[in-house]
Amino acid sequence: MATKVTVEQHVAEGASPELREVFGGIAAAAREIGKKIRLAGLSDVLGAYGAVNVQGEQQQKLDVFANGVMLRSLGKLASVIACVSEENEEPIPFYRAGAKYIVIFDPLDGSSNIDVNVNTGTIFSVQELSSSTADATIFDVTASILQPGTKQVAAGYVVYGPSTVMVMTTGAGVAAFTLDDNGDFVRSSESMHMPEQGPYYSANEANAASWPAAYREYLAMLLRGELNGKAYSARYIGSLVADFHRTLLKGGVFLYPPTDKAPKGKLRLLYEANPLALLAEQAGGAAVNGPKRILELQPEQIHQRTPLIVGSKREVEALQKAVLEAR
Ligand code: AHM
Ligand code: MG
Repeated sequence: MATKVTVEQHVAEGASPELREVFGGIAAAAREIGKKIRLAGLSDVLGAYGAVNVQGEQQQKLDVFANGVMLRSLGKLASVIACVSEENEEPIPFYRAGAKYIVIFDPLDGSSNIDVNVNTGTIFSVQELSSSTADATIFDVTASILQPGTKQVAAGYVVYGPSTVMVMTTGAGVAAFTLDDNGDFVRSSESMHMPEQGPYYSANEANAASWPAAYREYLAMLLRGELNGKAYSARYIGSLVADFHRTLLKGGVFLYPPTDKAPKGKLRLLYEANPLALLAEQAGGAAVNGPKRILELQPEQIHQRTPLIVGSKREVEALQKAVLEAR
């Protein structure tokens, strides 16, 4: 039988002990969040919490629970200097001498699927403090957060589905880990590669009338089978982690273009687009905001939104070309 390798051991093979600690904290939190989700129908955790977050969105009880678990689990680690969460308006600094990692996360993505037993996920990005850690101020922390995605030292997500699976990268390929009955995330795939092209497109087509014309024409081209000689099929779950996970395994393209309602895109650059873009590129895929590579965008605000087109290289490059030509 193959030896069991946990996510912490996997990280220790190629990265620092501090980063191993961060992954230990994320794994512990994900275990707890996953358990709560698995048994959600038996406790009073479904439904709205009764407050809106900084983005003006209704918080679900499980959003608030997952955020608390992530903050507690990461907040006690010697290596973590700050957390940034979708659910908190401002970064949460810890000011520990020697701590150098900033963990940026969406604690529970896919709010519309929480109550209906459909996959949700936790998405995370790890960045490093750019200045010395001994006397870091909130300004150093904020400046270190607002770095382009190329500076991420690690990224990943946990998908809570039929299996609970963590997919991660520390910049040297993409690996997957399945939560076993002992509570360990055990390596189930050492090196993931996104197919160069795939059979599916994934988008909320209800918004198509308000997409820029280039996106509608691109979709029509996929449907006519002009890109790979075969018409594409549609898959859309409405949970980014689940839609991305399928795209990573099967290939194709996920798109959340600008819309009239969200002219700058709906998804968030720092804790949704950047981590998934790093994973996509590490697996041989690509991610753009339309004209530009996601990982090179300079963030200006921590909750900044962006259009996101991510997936197989062939499909993403064709979309980027269509958008650039339409300018
Ligand atoms: P959330 O962070 O509030 O859950 O919103 C993000 C979710 C993504 O999981 C998903 O890709 C997208 O919103 C779905 O949006 P829509 O319902 O507009 O299709
Ligand atoms: Mg989200």
